[in-house]
Amino acid sequence: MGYRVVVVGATGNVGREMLNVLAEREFPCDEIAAVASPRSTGVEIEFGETGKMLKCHNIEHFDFTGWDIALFAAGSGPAKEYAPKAAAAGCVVIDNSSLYRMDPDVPLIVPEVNPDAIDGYAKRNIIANPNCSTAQMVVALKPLHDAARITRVVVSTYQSVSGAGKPGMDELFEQSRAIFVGDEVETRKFTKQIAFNVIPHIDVFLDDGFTKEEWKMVVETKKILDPKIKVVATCVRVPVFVGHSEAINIEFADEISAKEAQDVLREAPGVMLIDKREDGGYVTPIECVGDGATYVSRVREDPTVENGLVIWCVSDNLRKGAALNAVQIAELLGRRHLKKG
Ligand code: 11C
Repeated sequence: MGYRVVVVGATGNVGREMLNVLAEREFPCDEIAAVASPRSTGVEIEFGETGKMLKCHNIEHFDFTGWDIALFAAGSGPAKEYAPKAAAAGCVVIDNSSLYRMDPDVPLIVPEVNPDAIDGYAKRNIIANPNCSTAQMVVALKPLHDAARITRVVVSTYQSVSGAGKPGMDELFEQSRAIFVGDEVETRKFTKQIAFNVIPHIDVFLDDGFTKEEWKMVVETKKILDPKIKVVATCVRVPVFVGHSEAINIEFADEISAKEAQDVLREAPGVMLIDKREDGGYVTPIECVGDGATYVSRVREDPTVENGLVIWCVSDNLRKGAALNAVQIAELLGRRHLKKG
């Protein structure tokens, strides 16, 4: 006996990946429903590569009663309106938006890092999925924190346009095409040209000059990994379709050599260490598309601080950064709390 699972926002970048990941990992679904905004009602999408076609239901009329788990990838607006309704109907929501992440009654989970936090899920029947740039970073930081206690992190991100949804991907494609054929370059989703450029701005600006994306990396890392860790981030959009990259400077309370760090990273769940210290002996975003791992390369000792390392970290933002992590949370929930069969 399996679960009755709903994917909300099923036509978007992350919703489609959720269906793919559920199918690939053979998540025990007795029934699966695709739910989307009214304009996508009736649109057919495939459940992974199973050949099974799902007709999208209208979120406005969907009754969550009798459904076990709803994976929400519809953004904060629909999460605000419909997640509490689903939760009240007894369906556990795993929400990919930022809306509930900092709610003290909502666990924010990366299964390789803080699985025990899921035990508090029943307070609201909602579990939050972290921001993609946070998720991959904490997977890489966790084993290093366990080994030598991290005190401070300075991270610069190189985030792909798929983080801004399909319109972001379309804009990079359209602008690149326009430049090649000599058409005028139009900007819609991003505030400056993204093709052949980089933009140091993701999400809205806050009063202190940081962006909300940068703030999310700080507060989410504290909630998931350790509130004592100081974090400062600079988040940058780059003309890459899928895959976020991060250069991370890490300071530790205890001594840790690059070799020791490589050894713990090699054994860490969710991490793939590719660090050959030679031409091409590192991972780039293109190589991790469709993959679930958080890749770590370029592990070095930082000679400018007492106990410091610098690493390069790359992951598929639609997979570990969103859909895969959400499905892993559903698996964890199933193992610990919603046992079937
Ligand atoms: C981006 N990280 O790359 C964002 C997308 O809080 O879930 C995900 C935003 C979030 O634009």
